[in-house]
Amino acid sequence: MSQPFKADFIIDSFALEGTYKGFSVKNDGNINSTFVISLENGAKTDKYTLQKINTNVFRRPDELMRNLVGVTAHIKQKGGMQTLDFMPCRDGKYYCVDGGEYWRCYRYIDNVYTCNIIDSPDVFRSAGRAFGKFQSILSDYPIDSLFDTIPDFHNTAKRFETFKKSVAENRAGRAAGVRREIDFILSREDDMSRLTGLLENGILPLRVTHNDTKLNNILFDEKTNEGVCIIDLDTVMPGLSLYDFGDSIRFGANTAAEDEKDTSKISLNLDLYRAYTEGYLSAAGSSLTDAEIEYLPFSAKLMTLELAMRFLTDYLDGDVYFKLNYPEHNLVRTRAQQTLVSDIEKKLDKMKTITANAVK
Ligand code: GN1
Ligand code: MG
Repeated sequence: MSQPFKADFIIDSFALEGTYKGFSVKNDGNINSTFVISLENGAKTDKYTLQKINTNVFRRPDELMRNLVGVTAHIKQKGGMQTLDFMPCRDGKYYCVDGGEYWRCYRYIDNVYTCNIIDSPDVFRSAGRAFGKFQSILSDYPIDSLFDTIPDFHNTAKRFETFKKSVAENRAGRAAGVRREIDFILSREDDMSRLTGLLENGILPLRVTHNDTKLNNILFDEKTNEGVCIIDLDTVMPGLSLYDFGDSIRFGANTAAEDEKDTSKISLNLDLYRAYTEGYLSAAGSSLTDAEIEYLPFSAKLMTLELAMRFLTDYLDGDVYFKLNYPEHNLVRTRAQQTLVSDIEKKLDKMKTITANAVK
């Protein structure tokens, strides 16, 4: 692969010390591009994570980085959890610009691992504790100081309107081939505004939330398997705690990958659901209201439905948002998420019982 960034420029902008040794590519994200760079400093090697911010998605990188610097400073000050250490540039900003590309850099964290799929309830319980702790550490963060990096990010009701528009416009000419998938979404209209409605009525509180709580956004300690750091803070914004809980379950309690082609492998693992719920409530429990707890099982369904809708919208629009690994990737993702929605619908009563037991 040719060098995707100008190493000299990056090293000089962030005033990194040492001799540049090379980079590796990280393929985890669907939005930004991530690399790990190494610099030799005498006998030791220093590593940094370098990211190109997708400005098609994050249109105001300056505001985005201000959010991140504020939130990470808050976590450092309160303690109890590791966080990202962003490198300032010589000009004091936390990003540099090269030919219209925005770059940021943070210290690479060693002796940790990430996972995309999990079968250990104990590790997933620890994931729940990590996000629960994150929620509670940020519970006193000044919410008004946060920029909305992507307005209405989890506003499912608005996303439903956008979806219907994409179906009607049919920009890529693909609607006729995915009628079944479209109908799956349309038939669940009533679900779309349930949580936003409860927020508007003041029944659910607005909080500082992560908004992208996938399992692979947690760094686990290699020795203890404890979730020690939450990464990918780009979408930290005012939101509902339920978005965070639901998205964690959508991704982590699935027995298969988010984009599994063989839908027979996809289901919601109730043992994992139980473990995450116990871990999450043990760390965030006292800060949550009864209404938030009541909607935990439903949030897993809604977030899965939301992602099914977002992937299908992007497919209908001609694949303009998410990165793809192959041409039909968004359709495969849609089908995988819809399969999971159907399974969650069957298991909702069991999930309610498990949640009630975890509260006790
Ligand atoms: C995107 O880039 P990544 O993988 O962290 C997306 C999330 C989706 C996720 C699905 C800003 O996250 O909302 O849940 O893909 N992030 C944005 O895998 O849209
Ligand atoms: Mg993300």
